[in-house]
Amino acid sequence: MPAHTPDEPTTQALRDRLYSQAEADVTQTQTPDIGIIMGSDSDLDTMIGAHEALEQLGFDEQTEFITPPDARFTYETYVVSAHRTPQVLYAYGETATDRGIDIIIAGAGGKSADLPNMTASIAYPVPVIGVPVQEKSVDSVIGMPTGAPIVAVDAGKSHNAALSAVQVLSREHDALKTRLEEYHTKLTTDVAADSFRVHDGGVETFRADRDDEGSDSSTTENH
Ligand code: AIR
Repeated sequence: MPAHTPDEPTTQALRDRLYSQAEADVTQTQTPDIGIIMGSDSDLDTMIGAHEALEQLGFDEQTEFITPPDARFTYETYVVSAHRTPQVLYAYGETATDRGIDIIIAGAGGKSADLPNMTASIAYPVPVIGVPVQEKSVDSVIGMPTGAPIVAVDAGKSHNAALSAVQVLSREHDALKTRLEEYHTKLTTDVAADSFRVHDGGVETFRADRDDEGSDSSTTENH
């Protein structure tokens, strides 16, 4: 079932897609492992941290439901607004299990950031990691009644949401456990290297080198 954008990209067409994928006979290894959803495309600059973390851990983005990319572990991304398109929110949450999604990362901003908490309720028991896009969204994301769980990261920390999602998956997949350990080793090595550099080279040299590296990478990114 290749995903192609319909001529009329209505909410009904989006729901139809989700429900027909839920009914498709697809093995778990073909479907996206992680579903990333966000309340608005304006959240993408914050949610991109989750994509970056997953790419660093060797995940590929899956854009066609039953034609996975080469990587064994994959994620998908949709915009789902809890208030503008509640029917799509319901459809995404309700079909998550049958679509083979193991864990959902849901980000929303503003004071009524209800996408993560409502998705957690509807998709239950599929775990949902909430990302408050702004500080003012934190209470709305984490404020769940007893019996209706959600886990959440601090405002804007979508990178950590992805790491947490992979931690959950790694309980079932040793390959992911190894990747997380390698990620952590690199993280600690980077801190140690910085510590040597700032101490042994002196603060001024460290700052100048870092500024040079920053301008080099922005020059590269522009081309
Ligand atoms: N939002 C979108 N639908 C429901 C909610 N709560 C959130 C988005 C975004 C904010 O409202 O997650 O962070 C503003 O959205 P927009 O589209 O106006 O930029």
